[in-house]
Amino acid sequence: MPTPGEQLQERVRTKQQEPKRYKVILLNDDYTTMEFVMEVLESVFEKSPAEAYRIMMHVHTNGRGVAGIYAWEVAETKTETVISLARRAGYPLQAVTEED
Ligand code: TYC
Repeated sequence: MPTPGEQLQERVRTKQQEPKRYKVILLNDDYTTMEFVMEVLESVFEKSPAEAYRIMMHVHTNGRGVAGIYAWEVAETKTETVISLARRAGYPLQAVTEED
């Protein structure tokens, strides 16, 4: 029961906010092979070979780059998957999730 004077709002008229989106950023390093980065972009981020090459070269040249933009849970899972695949393969490749 509401206490006297308290109001219960039955409906909220403001539009639901769109859920935030999150970028998965790949970071450059000197040891991970270009081929491995492209494999990750194709398998984890579902990029075509041409797009995977373009993104990999962008990261290689600029130090970082966006692999994809997703809802929070998806971005976090893909970031963890990249790091786990890289460690298993013996590469120091790093990925981070950032708000878009
Ligand atoms: N710089 C690496 C090389 O020359 C290639 C590379 C690209 C590594 C992108 C990481 O996120 C990366 N072998």
